[in-house]
This record gives sequence, C-alpha cells and structure tokens, in this order.
Amino acid sequence: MDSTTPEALAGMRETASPATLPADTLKADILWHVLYSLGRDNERPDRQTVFRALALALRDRLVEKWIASQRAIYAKSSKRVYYLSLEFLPGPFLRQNLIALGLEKEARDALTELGFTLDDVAGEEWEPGLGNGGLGRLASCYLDSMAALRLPAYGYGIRYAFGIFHQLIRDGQQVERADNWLRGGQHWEFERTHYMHPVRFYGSVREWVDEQGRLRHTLEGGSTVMAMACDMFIPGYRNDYVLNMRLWAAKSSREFEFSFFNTGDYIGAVEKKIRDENISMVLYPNDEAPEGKELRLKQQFFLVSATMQDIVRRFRKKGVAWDQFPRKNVIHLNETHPAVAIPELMRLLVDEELLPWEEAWYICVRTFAYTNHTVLPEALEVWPEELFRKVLPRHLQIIYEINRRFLHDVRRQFPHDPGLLARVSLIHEGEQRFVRMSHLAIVGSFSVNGVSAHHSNIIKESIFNEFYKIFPERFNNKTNGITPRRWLRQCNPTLAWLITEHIGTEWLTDLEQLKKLEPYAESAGFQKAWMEVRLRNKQKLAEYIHAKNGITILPESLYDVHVKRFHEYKRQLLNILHVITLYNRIRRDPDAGIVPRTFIFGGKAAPGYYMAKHIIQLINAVGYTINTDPRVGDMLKVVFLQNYCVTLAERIMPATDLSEQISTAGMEASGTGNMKFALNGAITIGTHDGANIEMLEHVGDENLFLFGLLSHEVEDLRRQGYNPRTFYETDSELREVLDMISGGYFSPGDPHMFRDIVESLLNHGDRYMVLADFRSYAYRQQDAARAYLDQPGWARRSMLNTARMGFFSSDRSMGEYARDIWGVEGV
Ligand code: 26W
Repeated sequence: MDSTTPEALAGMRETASPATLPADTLKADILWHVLYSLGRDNERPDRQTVFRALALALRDRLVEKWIASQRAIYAKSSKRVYYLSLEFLPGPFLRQNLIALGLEKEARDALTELGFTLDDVAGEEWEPGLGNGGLGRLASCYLDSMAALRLPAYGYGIRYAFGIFHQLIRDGQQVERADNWLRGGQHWEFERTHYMHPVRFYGSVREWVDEQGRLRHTLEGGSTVMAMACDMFIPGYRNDYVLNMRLWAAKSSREFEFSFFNTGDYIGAVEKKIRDENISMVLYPNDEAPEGKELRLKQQFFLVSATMQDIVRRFRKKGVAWDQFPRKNVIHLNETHPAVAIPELMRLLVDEELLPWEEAWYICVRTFAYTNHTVLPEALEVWPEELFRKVLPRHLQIIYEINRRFLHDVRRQFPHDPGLLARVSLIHEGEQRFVRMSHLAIVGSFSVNGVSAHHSNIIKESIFNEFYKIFPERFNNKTNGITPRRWLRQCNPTLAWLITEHIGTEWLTDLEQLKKLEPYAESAGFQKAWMEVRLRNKQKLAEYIHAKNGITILPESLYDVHVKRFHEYKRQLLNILHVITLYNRIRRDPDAGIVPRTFIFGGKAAPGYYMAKHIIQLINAVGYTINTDPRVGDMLKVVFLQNYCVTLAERIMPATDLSEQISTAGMEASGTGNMKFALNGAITIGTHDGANIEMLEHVGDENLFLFGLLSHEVEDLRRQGYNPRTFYETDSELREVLDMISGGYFSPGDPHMFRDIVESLLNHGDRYMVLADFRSYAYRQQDAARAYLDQPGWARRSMLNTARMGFFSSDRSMGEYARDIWGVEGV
C-alpha cells in the first residue's frame, strides 16, 4: 500500500492495536477517551462528553474492521463500486453502529455504571443533514445494505459544513435556521488533513500539437481548491465488514495566498481562503428544482474531480492497462448531479493518459450507470452553456465532442426523423443554450434505471422515450428499498422484539422472512400483543407532541400522518382540505360519531418555494382553529411537528396508523417513506403512483386504501382540458371548504391571507389535480375510519402490512444492482 494514503495511515494505527487498545471494555474505553481524547475530568463527565467518548470508542472498533475489509477487497482484487451522490442523509449513527457491532447491551451496561441511560446519551447526537429528502436518505439506506452484503463499495459525497436548514415554526410559518452540525466536533469521522486532491476551475484551454503531431489540450490559468477527505464508517450488520463514506471538504490551496502577502494584502489573502472554502459550505436546500447557481456547479465538479482522482489512484496501484478499467470499476451516478464525471473521465483518458477518443469513450460507457429519481420537468437539470464554459471550459468542449459523435450516430440510425436530433441533443438550443445533464448521463452510461416499476415505465414511455428507442438495452428498473436495521430494528425495538420472539432473527438480513408472521395475523393473542406495542409507541409520540407543541392528543385516536418534503405534487393541500371537511361535519353535528383522529404533518419547504411555504402556514392556521374550538374537543387534532428529519422520522414511523402517500398519479418516482410506515404496521392511504403500486401488489388491496385518478387518466384529463371549477360547483362540501379558506375563516386577522391558494386551484388550472381527486379521497378516508373502528380487523391489516413488506428491503435492491448492473459480488 502507498504509505501516504489514508488507508495506509489508518493501517499504521491498526498495527498499534488491538493489543494496545486503551482497554478491553467499553466502559474503560469511554473513560479513557474522556480523559485522553477529549481532555476532560473522567470522574464526573457530563452527558455530551460521554456521548463523544462513546462515539470515539466505537470508531476505534469500526476503523479496525474497515482496514480488514479494505485488505480483503484488495486481496481479492475485486471490481469496485463507487456510489457518487451530492447528498447523504445517514441519520444519527450511535444506535445504528451499536446494533451493527452487536454492542447495544454492553453500551447500556457501561452507561448505567456511569449513571446514564442509552436514551439520554443518544439524545446528544446531532444528525448530519447532508441531504434534502428521499434521494439522500436512499443513498444512506443503500450504503447500509452494501455493507450488509459485503460489497466492495465506496460512498462519495460532500461534507457540507451546513446541512439542510433547521426548520422552526414561528406564528405558523416556516423559519429557516443554519444547521451547524459540526459545532460540537465530529466524533465519527477521520479528517484526513494530510490527504488532499487539487480541483481546478475556470481558466482557458490552450490547444497545441506535440512532437508526435497529436492535438493536445491544456487548461491554463484558473484557480485550484483542495479537497480534503473526511471518512465515516458504515458497518455491515454483525458481519465484521465496514464500508467508507468519503466526504470531501474544501480547503484553500495554500493556507493564505502568497501573492497577496507579497503586496501586503493580508485581508485579501484571508478572503481568498474563505472564498475557496465556500465550496463545501452549504447544501442547496432545493428538492426537485435546481437553482442553476455557479456555486452548485462547482460543488458538483468538486465532488467529481476529487473522487475520480481517488478512483484512478486506486486503479493505478494494480498496474493493469486502461482497457481493464470497466472490469475493475463501476461508477454509479445518483441522479444527474455528479454526471460531469463522464466528461471528467474522458478528459483524464484523452488529455492526460493520451488515449484515442474512441478507446476512451469505450471505457466510459462501460463504467458509468445512472439512476433517475424524478420525472418532474422542472427538476431535470440543465446548465446555461455560458456558465458551464466559464467554470469548466475543457469539459464543455468534451461534451460538444460527445454530442457531435452521438448525433452523427443517431442520424445514421434514424435518417427519416430530422427533428429527433434537436430533441435528444445534449445541448438545448434556443434563445439561450443549455447543457442537458440527463441526456449526458444517458448517453454516457451503460445502464439507466428508474426507482419503481411504474416510474421506470414512465421513463421508457414518455420522458426518455426517444433514448429508449436509441438504447433499449440500457433501460431497467430497480425498485427502491429501505434498511430494516434502522427502519424497524432500531426505530421500533419493541415491535422488533415481538417479531423476533415469534420468527427468530433472520428477518434482519432476509426481510422476506417476515412472511412467517402471516399465520399469526388471525391469532387473537398476537393481535393483542401487536396492538399493545403500537399503543405504547403512540403514547410516546403523544408525550413528545405534548412537550414540543403543547397539544394533548388521545393515544387511542387514529394517527393520520403526512410527513415528507412540502411540494405541491405531494398534495399536503389535499389532506388539509379533507381535515377541514371533517371539521365541518363535526360543526354541523357534534354527535356525528366520527372516529377521533390526530392529523400529524411534518416536512420542510424549499426556502424560495412560496406556495409550499404558504401551505405550511395554512395547515398551522387550520390546526390552530380546530385545536382551540371547544365544539371539537378530542374528535380532531392537527399537529405540525417542526424540523422533520431522520431522527424525527424514527419517532413517527412506529406510531402511525394511517400513512398518507397521496401524490398526483405519475409524479412520485417511488417514495420510500411509504415503505417505512408500512414496515412498522401502518396502513397506507395512497394513489396509484410510484412504489405504492408495488406495495399494493404485495400487501393486497384489502390492506391498502387506494384512491384517485390513474396516471393515464391524469394525462387524458389534461389533454381533454381539465376544468377544476366543475368540481367546485358540483361538490357542496368541497365548495364550503374552499369558500372558508378564501373567505378568511382560518385567518380572521387577514381574510385575504390564503386566497391565492384557492386561486391556484380554481383559476390557475390546479396543476396537481387536487380537486379532481378530492371526492375519491374523502370516500376512502371514510373507509379507513370505518376500518379503524374494527380494531381486530385493523390489527390484522397492520400485521399483514409488516409481514408482506419483505420485498422492500434495500438488501433486495442492492442485490439487484450488484447482480444486474454492477456485476459484483460480496467479498
Ligand atoms: C438540485 C435540485 C434537485 C434536488 C434533488 C433535483 C432533484 C432532486 C431529487 C431527484 C429529488 C428526490 O429526492 N427525488 C426522490 O427520490 C426518491 C429516491 O429515489 C424517490 O423515492 C422519490 O419519489 C423522489 O421524489
């Protein structure tokens, strides 16, 4: 091993252990770290100090296993998988690492002796919010499963100093606060301060001819920023295997720029450092709507350039020819965000390794695989050509050359469709030119996949249909999954225990084993035990809500939960319209006998997304009105839990009865929250969209409340001319609800406050077909309420949901990626 690499450096640490490890018990290790790593008195350490010391003690164990895992990969000379993602959302590490290492009991005992509980100490951890939502969380579930399957894999991303903003609700409105997650120091990672790669931006391309008469390209000028590796370890479940998530942090190239010092401009020198280090300062908080900002493009290239240098360094150690590269490496692009890796690999091969273009391209399209996560047109990434040229001039040239050759082939394959070239071109031509990142990703990859069966069909039939005709063999589906270790074992330990008591522990690594629960669904005794566990989970959430929001809720009420990012297509608005409908029914007839319900909402809106923020405000206003109306009492409560994040999701999933998955059909690529709820025994009310459809196939239609238009009906309706007003005019309950909102019923101080929300539905086309689906939703909600009244029936449905979710394990997803796309096996 190269002695300067972090792997080698870490290896040197390893030779000093385990014999010389501070002590052989967790308690002694904690106290050792309190004193020697944290410099605190270890006689009476406080809770935060104990948390940090425990994290360090676990990191010691993780790094040993990581070194051993690296050696195994190296010895087997395995093909490596590189998973590139601008986002990871790992959630808190403590419990997850304890479970994976099999140290939960030992930690509990050690902490008890020190006068703490595991719950208290775990509460000290601040989760790294280095992602927006579904895409980032999926990447983290996948790392967990890659480790469980012992795949020779690496996660690569950016170590943002500030993750997704912390959300507060003030006067019913979202307020954003910086998420300074590094404030307390980071005890899970190793910062490789002596291990950096240079990353170059800007400059200009000089063309010249070398002695052998070859045309060469050299980047001149520009500026260089250093990428520092920060490694975090992802352990496999009790298998002694550990993967690395390597996150890059930007560091100024020279501590302070010397040229500034020479002119005596000390402050100028510092400013340069600050500018450089801005690159990894903050995660862009937009989900589904790229911002098109220069800094974001720089972030993308920063990740890609540093990662490619790492990959090439590892490959070079093997001393094999470049044409072997695709046999030894596969690079997976999580969305188009890291797609500039394609021209970057071309640049390395053509400009630096001096391979002929054809050979380089042959290597490229056998190395990359791309996953698409969205079909919303506004979410498809494009970059203004001018900006691209300024930041990455050589890469733009390469993209043009890729495009020229690609269009040449297309013209030959489809000579009678001249319009096709413009539609598939990597460059959008118009008033302004744009680089289309999805086209680049498709043309440069051997595999293109969607994230649910439904979504993958939409990709083939509509958004990328023309590429599907050109490269039919590239397109495939990989339905998303979630890790059962975090999303059942960890977040719902009592239910996990009940399951294990009956069917053993195999489900933890083979989720299909949950099928064995099915026979118990009819057992009255098991149903009772099941519902007791659920009720206790609901009581705990009620306590949390009381503490945070000051609202008292009935644990026996139906918990109807809608948590996810706020976006109009996810239709939190449809949900709140239904809440108001129930409110009106109670107002009209307090003895109507409706099932007591608690509506729980949570989720962040992109800071610049006006309508999403406004809907948050409406929900809070409706909540205030309902929760303070004495006529309503315990019949209805509306709760908005602020700052939805992984930690909060872990509290909510086990305590939910009804899971809201109500996107406009055809718009949610997959969803993964839907899977987390159902695995914990919630019943879904949902549309025919994303992975809901496959969940329906697995759990059966008696166990999932399906409603609404199908995606082809949505399209048909749009084509025929959808008129939302007809629903307003013909449905008196709906009309009453909309009139209340626009008439200021929920905003007496400012009657116009929510008028624009109603306008968007009635006068601006209701793009997400809220009104078209309202009645079908309200009916299905009634079915859900009726079903809840029959508690044994509900218990049965709940258990069958859990029992039939085996397919949705991320172990299954990763197994499919490994076999069908990557061509790798467990080490
Ligand atoms: C830069 C702007 C931006 C940021 C994130 C554009 C697009 C995205 C993602 C593609 C949005 C996203 O998270 N998509 C979600 O991916 C999940 C994992 O596959 C799916 O389950 C969700 O349905 C999909 O919305």
